[in-house]
Amino acid sequence: MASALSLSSSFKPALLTTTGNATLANTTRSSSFFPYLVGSPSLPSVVTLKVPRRPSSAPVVRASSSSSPSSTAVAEPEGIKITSVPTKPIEGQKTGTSGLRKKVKVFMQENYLANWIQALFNSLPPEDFKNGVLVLGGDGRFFNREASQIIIKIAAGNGVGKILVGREGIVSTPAVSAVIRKRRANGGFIMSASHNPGGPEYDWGIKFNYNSGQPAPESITDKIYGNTLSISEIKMAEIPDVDLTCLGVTAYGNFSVEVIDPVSDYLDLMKNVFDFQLIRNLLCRSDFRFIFDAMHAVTAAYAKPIFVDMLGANPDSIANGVPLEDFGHGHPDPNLTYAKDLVDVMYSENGPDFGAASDGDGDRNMILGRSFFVTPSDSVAIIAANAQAAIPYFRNGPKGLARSMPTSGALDRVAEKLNLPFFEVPTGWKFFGNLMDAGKLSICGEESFGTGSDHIREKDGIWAVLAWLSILAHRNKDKKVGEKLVYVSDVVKEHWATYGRNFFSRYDYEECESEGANKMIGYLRDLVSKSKAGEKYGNYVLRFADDFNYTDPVDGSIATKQGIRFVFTDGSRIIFRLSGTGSAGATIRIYVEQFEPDVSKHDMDAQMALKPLIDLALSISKLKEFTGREKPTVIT
Ligand code: VG1
Ligand code: CO
Repeated sequence: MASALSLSSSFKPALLTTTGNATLANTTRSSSFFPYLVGSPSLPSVVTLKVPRRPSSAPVVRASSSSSPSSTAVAEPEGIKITSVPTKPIEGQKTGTSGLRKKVKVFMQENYLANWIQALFNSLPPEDFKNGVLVLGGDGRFFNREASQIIIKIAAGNGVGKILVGREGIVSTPAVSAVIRKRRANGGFIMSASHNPGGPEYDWGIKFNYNSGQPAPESITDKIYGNTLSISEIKMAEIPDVDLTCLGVTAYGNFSVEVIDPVSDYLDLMKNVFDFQLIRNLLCRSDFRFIFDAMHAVTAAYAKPIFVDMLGANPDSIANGVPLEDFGHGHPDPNLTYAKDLVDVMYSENGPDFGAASDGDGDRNMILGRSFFVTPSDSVAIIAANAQAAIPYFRNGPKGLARSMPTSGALDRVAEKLNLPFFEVPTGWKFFGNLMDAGKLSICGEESFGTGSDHIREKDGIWAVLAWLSILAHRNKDKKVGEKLVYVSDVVKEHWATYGRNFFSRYDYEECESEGANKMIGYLRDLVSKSKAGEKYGNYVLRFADDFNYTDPVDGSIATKQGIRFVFTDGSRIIFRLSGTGSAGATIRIYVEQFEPDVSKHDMDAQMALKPLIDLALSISKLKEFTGREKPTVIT
């Protein structure tokens, strides 16, 4: 059975973690993996951390992007030949929390991707794409090359005017959102299964974002799913595969493809949001040591141009700084389990002062200080509390704050103190977009390592790192070399002293049998429907229990069944959800939270502080009975 890695701000890296399809061995390393930290002068500019390996991959089967031989030419508008490829509906193409994710082998089946892309064009109003501009990006994972060509041909076949595609098909999720907004595109595709592992045996995925850069709302994704069930033809343009290695425009009649630099629009935006000189002053200090783990994922394309070239970080401070199709056999999820190499370095003797990592598609972030982990729920609260002072974009103060329902209430306390509008939305970034468009929301976050603002309409890993660097740079700007600096742990502890600490933890049970997991959720729903305020659960008294529903305050749309909550009279919460991003079986997430105003208890280990609630969660849900699982796969 899997053993779990337990984390908290006073977490000590240890253990071996096993998940459904990846075995992560304990590796011993020290700050010598970042040689510049111990002063070695002549080292390569890209440091490769010793990443735990997955078992080796099966042979690779390449998909063809050319149209089927049975297809017929139906039209030749504007000089390109459009072919109608007959197809049949394929079951199971329902979008989850963020895009459609399946095993690569599923996506490689004939017409699997093509059906979904065509269903999308069948779902959009024609004025949203005909002769319009769409962006195409991705995280560089296996199958993106073939997928790019399929998507380009179907877009052309459906009358799109222009595709802006990143060089080698690479553009991070936040950068796609930035490009859509800057170039006033109609929308964009992101070829990524985000934090899920990549390679021939692992996952592939596709997300579609709309014209303000936000993930497509459920009204659209539901339509796409409906259309995948009745689809009969795919419209493909007969154009050659586009060379994605060189920047520039290629025209095919009235349709054109522009290969763009994945970094420049995004970098311009970051320069407008942050004070780069302030951050540079911090990163160039001889007494401040920074490291960033790109996990061989998409931020590997961004880290050097931004942190090193623009902000003066030491070139050796970037680890795993080359994007790879299989993320170097790693699991590109920046948490304490899957970014364990970084965690070990940060917890080593003489570790660096600041460490961060980002996920497959660059929208998540993990922030660490020396021997200190910042929970994402605390991180967004701390960024919100310090934004006005440290980040030029927020010089007039944030307009409003928001978090996803399972995220801890730390942000609520900041909103209250700053007297700002506050919103609680379901899990998934798509629920923040309307509030931002309506000017009600500036800074928001999710407990799942997602933090961001209304500079775009996605969570943004590098933005979060720059926000933290800005806070530290601001706090240390008058410190002379040799004076004690304000570190990450100081900022967090000060925050707790001011606002109180919301102890928070999430338990993930990955790849459970779907049947047991669904039964457990059914059982909990039943329990909720019978529950009454005032009932005793151990030492806790129930305030209410429900299945979270959300009505969007801007467009009135309703999302139901977004997570089962047990909320107690002292503010403690237990939440149960099924993940909507997995590609096999069911992943159960349990979230527990308890508020602690007493400063003398703030240094407690989160697992210790939360033990009674965790035990209660396990007994309320009968998790072991329903799933057979003794222990979670990941604890955050
Ligand atoms: C998870 C997270 C959620 C996040 C989503 C997409 O969803 O919990 O907060 O928005 O992933 O993140 P779920 O349904 O598995 O709990 V990303 O970086 O994968 O696009
Ligand atoms: Co992601």
